[in-house]
Amino acid sequence: MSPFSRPAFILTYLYTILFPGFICAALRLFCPTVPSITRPSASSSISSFCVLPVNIDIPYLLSTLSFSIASLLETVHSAVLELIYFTSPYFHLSPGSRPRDCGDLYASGQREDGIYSVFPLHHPAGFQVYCDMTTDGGGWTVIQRREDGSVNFFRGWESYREGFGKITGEHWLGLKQIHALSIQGNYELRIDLEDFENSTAYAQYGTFGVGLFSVDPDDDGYPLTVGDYSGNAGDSLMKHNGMKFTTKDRDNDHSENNCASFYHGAWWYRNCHTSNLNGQYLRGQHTSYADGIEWSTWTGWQYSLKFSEMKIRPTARQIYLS
Ligand SMILES: *[C@@H]1O[C@H](CO)[C@@H](O)[C@H](O)[C@H]1NC(C)=O
Ligand SMILES: [Ca+2]
Repeated sequence: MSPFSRPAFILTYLYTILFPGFICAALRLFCPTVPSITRPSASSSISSFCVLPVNIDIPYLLSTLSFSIASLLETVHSAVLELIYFTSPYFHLSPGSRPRDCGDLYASGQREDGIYSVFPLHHPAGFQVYCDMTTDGGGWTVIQRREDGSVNFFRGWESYREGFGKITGEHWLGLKQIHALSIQGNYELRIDLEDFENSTAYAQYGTFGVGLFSVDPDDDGYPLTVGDYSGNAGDSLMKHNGMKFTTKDRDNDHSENNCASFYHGAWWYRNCHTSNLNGQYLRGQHTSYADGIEWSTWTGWQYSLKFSEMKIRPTARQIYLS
């Protein structure tokens, strides 16, 4: 049955099953003297249900009412399923077996951290991602990781668009992939950080997306949408909200210089930054200014972090029908 014929089916259902039940009950309650031809048995059909008894018959009235209530509950149940079906894009409902992100994989029972294939709605060929299935309830799709300085992050536009690095180690998933994921629904962003004393902190944003409103996201510079901060690392990203992505070979920032070239990274620079997680791996305190892996509200502009991991997750609860 096509989904678009289902409301009609529901209306028909309401009319033929539920409505006569109520009419019969109402007639028996308020017009008790209307003569009856036959009195239906408990197992009678729906059509023979609507005959009118001479007297008020309490057990019969109750059975009619309970029939109506059962029908009502069934109808409400169907209506709820209809509602879920039609609003599924807003609730991040997965209609099939192909996971759209690590949230879908988590909802389908996967609990192991590691590499999985995901198939976003507008990227049907899919790609591999690292899923964090353990942090704060799991279901996170990792979009960036720094941990040992083994990968060069001072790269140009094409690298940042397509992605680079090793999925199990240091990597950038790619603006194209992050865009394809984040336009599927409402996503949140979590950033886990660690310094060289093994202290950890995190920043979480209830809203996240790149190029959410772009007709051509590449041409538009994959602008960042971020909001609703929580966590203990402090907010070093809200000032980048609405900014386009800048690389050393593509200047989309608000500075007269190129912030990516100046701070040896690639980010949604304004003029220029309060965070620089794609900066150089400078291993802790450094004398140069703001060109390491910085999260200014936690460790300032001259401390390059040991570990950084950015990950996203759909915010609505996962609902599965099948
Ligand atoms: C940090 O953790 C690593 C690995 O667990 C350990 O080898 C190292 O000694 C720790 N460093 C400090 C400063 O505690
Ligand atoms: Ca500039």
